[in-house]
Amino acid sequence: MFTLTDDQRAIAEAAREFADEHLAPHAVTWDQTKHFPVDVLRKAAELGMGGIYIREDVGGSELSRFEAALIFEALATGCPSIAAYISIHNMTAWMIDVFGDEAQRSRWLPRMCTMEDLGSYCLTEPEAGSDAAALRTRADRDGDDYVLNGVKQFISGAGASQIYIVMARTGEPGPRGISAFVVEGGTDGMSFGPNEVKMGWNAQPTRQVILENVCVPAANLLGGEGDGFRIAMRGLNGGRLNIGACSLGGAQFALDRTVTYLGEREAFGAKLLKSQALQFKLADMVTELEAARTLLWRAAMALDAGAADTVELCAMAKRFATDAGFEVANSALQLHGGYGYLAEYGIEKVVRDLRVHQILEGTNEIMRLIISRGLTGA
Ligand code: FAD
Ligand code: 2MC
Repeated sequence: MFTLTDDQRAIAEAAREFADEHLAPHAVTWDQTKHFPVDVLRKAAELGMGGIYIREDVGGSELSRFEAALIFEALATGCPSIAAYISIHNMTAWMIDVFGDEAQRSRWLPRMCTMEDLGSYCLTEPEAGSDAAALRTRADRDGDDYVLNGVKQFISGAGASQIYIVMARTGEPGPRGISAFVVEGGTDGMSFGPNEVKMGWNAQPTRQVILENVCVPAANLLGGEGDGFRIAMRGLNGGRLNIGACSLGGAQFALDRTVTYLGEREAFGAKLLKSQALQFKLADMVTELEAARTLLWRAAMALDAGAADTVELCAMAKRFATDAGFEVANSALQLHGGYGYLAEYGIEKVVRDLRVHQILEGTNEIMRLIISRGLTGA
């Protein structure tokens, strides 16, 4: 079960080669200049990464969630921030693929699979983050249209994306009054806040999306009225796995660099790698990552199989892999001494990028809430 097939090995290797050639050499510069490399994203799409688990009839690769986890881990060894944006794009495309009708699928997905059109996922609001079902953005029916008003906060890719899936209230308070709409970039009344100044994830923009009397055709509603919260949550199950995989990839990069570094660095008359204290530290780091990878793969298989405990397993994997990934990357920084703190070694950037994985796509406290609800039924 935990042995890769030849095809899966080839998929992971292709993603790793892409990361080595197109992401890793530029990651520190993109972080420093806050550059969002859309041309590189489109190169990734040429390898099928714009629609990893999207059906083939609209240009997707139709791979499994397990295979997607392999891809996101490999991509993140080059740049966790870019890998994570590709994950968000894939999440939005998947929501259209699964919950959209044929007209919606054929209208939006071919250009999303090539990443000519990028996707953004708009759930969070300034006053509704963890308690997402409290969102206030409204969508009011007006003839054949809906009129949207509200503000979405922290939207990844905003300003650069063409396809925004916006969760908005069409009915009663709470989760059942929420619907999901596709809003195309450039629609009148849609504007963006400034690119947020952030600790990490600098290679992708994060902005508010401001909706003022934005009129979208009723044909842009995904599923039915009131389905939006469940659609948003279903998207996040896979998104949480991918974010966990991005943490693994970033941390594995930092660990590999650390082994090399300790093998070269001398102190007290010997290579640092000869120190048993440091060898034991490395042993713990690799064990944490392997445990996280094992749980993540188990959760991905549950998602692929539609298992009853999928939601809880995805939450466990996200919580565990993002915590382990951050701790391992932070330890890698420590083991580099002062050099770990310098940008040119590429480790401190990974620490900054991985820190936010413990917060977004549902904080790790919310993951515990989901897990404990599953355990206790409360
Ligand atoms: P709050 O919900 O206000 O939480 C504050 C603290 O209280 C947290 O520690 C939280 O865990 C804790 N807490 C809250 N409720 C409970 C509880 N019941 N029990 C225990 N602890 C609790 N959102 C999108 O929709 N789309 C995006 O593309 C997107 N991209 C993002 C990119 C970045 C860089 C960042 C920082 C955020 C992004 N987000 C995005 C938003 C992200 O999902 C939210 O920040 C996150 O869900 C937390 O919401 P909040 O910030 O409002 O925190
Ligand atoms: N998968 C499938 N369905 C789900 C689900 C999941 N993970 N979570 C909830 N649902 C369903 C649930 O079954 C229920 O369905 P029904 O109406 O048929 O009974 C419905 O959704 C409402 O669920 P709850 O009653 O559990 O809703 P509640 O408001 O109590 O709590 C909670 C939901 C806290 C789990 C949810 O609000 C949550 O996940 N909050 C975190 C928000 C978050 O993850 N934001 C991420 C934003 S995106 C991002 O950060 C990016 C970087 C892209």
